[in-house]
Amino acid sequence: MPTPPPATMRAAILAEDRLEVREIATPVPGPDEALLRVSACGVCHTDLHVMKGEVHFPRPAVLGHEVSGSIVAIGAGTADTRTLRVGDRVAAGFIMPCGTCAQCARDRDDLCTEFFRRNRLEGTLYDGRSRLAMPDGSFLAMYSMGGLAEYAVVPLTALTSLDDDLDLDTACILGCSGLTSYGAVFRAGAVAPGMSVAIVGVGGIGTSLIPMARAAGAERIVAIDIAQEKLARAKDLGATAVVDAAREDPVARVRELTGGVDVAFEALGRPATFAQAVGMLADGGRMVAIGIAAGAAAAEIEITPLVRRGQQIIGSFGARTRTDLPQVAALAASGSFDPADLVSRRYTLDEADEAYRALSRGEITGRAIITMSAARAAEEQQ
Ligand code: CXF
Ligand code: ZN
Repeated sequence: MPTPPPATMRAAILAEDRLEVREIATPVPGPDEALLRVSACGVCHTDLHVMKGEVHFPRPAVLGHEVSGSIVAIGAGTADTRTLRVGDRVAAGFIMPCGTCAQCARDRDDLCTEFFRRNRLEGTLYDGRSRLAMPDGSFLAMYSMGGLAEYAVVPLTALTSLDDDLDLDTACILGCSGLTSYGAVFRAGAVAPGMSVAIVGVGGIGTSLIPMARAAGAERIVAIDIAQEKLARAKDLGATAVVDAAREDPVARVRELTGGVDVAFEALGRPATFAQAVGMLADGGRMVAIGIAAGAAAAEIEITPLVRRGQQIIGSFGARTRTDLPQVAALAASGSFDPADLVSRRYTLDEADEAYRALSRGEITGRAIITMSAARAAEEQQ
């Protein structure tokens, strides 16, 4: 059995525009919630948007929405105490569904009204309270579960258990990168064996679409970017062709290579690449938009070809946590979506601010993770 959690923990707190590691009270889980001893937390662009003020979110806050860890406590009053237990190794989905709203009732966890209203706007859980507090007891917002910390409270609806053979640190990326690429490929894109796909933008999330599309049986996977190192990595991960959009017209080249793809993914959220992704489609093809755009950006799409060729444009944000995260974990267990392949850098919690600065400078190809174990090991030696 794991040792009981300490009274205080270290967390990276966003107060102004940088992350600072502070000692705060270890949170206590409520009913239907678990306390995780965090193993690792992924470094995602969405946190960076919050840090830069491009996404509005209350401060001070603990960011970090892609974690893995072990359950050290289950809140008193939990209805189901059998599915997940103390000691389980788990990954947490960044969309933490309330389980009771109308969207959750129809299995659309990706649209959970309470999660977006309470957590993403107010930085709390569904009862309107954060589980975190500043050292003086004042409000401290949690972005998803507030994963940039040694411990995190997570609603049980957001957790899935992991195969014993899976590396616990790298498994953290299943919760955002894995869940988002699963939703885009298997749900919105409905990629089926033999299909051809194009991925516009192979940064953090675009890269994870490659193994996910392979897992779905895609035969041809064309990766498009303007960064040579990202294209090289895309090839390593299984892209069957790459297109350097800085040197050639990506739409013409993708059409030349494939005759038009069944599914095109747009991972950048930019008007120009959004229109390009639609231009890459075969008749009857689907463009899956997963990149979040800056402000109220709008793309120009030619109407008649879309109508005449029966094409679709569909947005995809995350996936259905309760049904899809276990599928993502199963793909990881089978080796078809290996999180370790996607992780390119590791930082300690003390280096969290530097990790996001490196992400902002565009230096991270693939996914960086912040592991909590280094700090803990040093502590345990004292
Ligand atoms: C993100 C995933 C990558 C594309 C934009 C939305 N969701 C959570 O971080
Ligand atoms: Zn994310």
